Amino acid sequence: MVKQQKQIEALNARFALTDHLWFQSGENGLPKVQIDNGLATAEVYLQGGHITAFQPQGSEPVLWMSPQAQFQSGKAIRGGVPVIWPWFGAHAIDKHKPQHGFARTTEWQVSTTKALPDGRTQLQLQMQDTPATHALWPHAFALSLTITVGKALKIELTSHNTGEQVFTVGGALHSYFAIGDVEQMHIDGLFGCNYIDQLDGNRIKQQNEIIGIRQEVDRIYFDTEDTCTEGVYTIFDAQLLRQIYIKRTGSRSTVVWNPWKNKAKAMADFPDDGYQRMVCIETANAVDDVRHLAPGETHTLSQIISL
Ligand code: TA6
Repeated sequence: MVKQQKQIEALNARFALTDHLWFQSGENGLPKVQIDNGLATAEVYLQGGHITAFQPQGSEPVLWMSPQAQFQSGKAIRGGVPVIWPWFGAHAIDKHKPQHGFARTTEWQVSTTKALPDGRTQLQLQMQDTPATHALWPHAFALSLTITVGKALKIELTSHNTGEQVFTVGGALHSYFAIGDVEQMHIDGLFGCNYIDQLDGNRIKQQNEIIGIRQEVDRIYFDTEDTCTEGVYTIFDAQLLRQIYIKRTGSRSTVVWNPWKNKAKAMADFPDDGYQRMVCIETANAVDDVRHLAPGETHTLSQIISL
């Protein structure tokens, strides 16, 4: 605990910004960044570079967090925006490797903090390859996560190949959105898109109606670049009487997930009725949308969330 306290004091001495950003001890003593700039509040854990809260001034929280989330070193946090990298889902070859890669269970380093002239706050986190990452993924890389907090939340995940060989990356910003009632919401922006139904033998299907959720849903929409309305998805929430807009770049695949009753019950860090108040819409590089980066090349996956 003393070590973590010292770490937080050192982070505040170097990176805290008056009226914008500071570091404090979070759940289980894990270091977290608190942001409050009058436009919005947000919270980010260094563990996983994980955004666990975003709330524009005068609005309800936009992200859903599991009240049973586990905050332990090396464990994924349930809710908010998990950073999925360098692969999405199960590892293509070795099923013993962690689901959704290792970025979400690794502690990130702070690289910069900025108070922007327009009142927004910017936090940049980074991670590089280590012997531990090489054991899971034998490549040299630099990964940065730039989080800009204002009335909108902008998240940019940049992969940089710092090695001598081409590598392939996949991933996602696996965002959990807070909704009033799953049966009184629908999602717009994926009409006409094809998707892989992960609950039906990965059969390919077409979205021929507005997306409503009345059962477990686990779909990977692909080639969403052309068909999606100007790159924006909209959650229409009739219970909270609001829309959430999700704009994305650097992505041609989108995942929509709701565990519904049985899967919710089966997850220890998820409340039995939690499926009623969340939906995941994930800006991804999944399946054929993975990116092949040559030495020196970079790729940025981004999501902008607003009300
Ligand atoms: O993104 C959807 C998904 O891949 C689902 O299949 C489901 O497993 C979900 O992610 C949660 O995965 P997690 O590893 O966080 O339990």
